[in-house]
Amino acid sequence: MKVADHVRWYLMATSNFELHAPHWHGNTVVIQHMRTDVATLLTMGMLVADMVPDNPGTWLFHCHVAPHLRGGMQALYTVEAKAPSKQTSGR
Ligand SMILES: [Cu+2]
Repeated sequence: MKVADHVRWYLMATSNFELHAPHWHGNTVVIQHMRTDVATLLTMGMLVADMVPDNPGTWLFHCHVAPHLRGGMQALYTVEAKAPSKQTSGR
């Protein structure tokens, strides 16, 4: 993804009826009209999170439930800088 893209994350909890707390580093999302960087994902639940990234870099995305994090419920996502817009002469 690039800065200012409109990105929709779909999150689903399908394992062993456990709670999850997905957490995005580096950028925020909007879930049900609330801006946040962490959410609650209930057992067998689903979430839609909308992100318009403004912070380029490679960032951690992980579950905040410690055993899940230790078990590998983590990933990296990358936000690339926005390509410079073409300059027009204005003439
Ligand atoms: Cu979890």
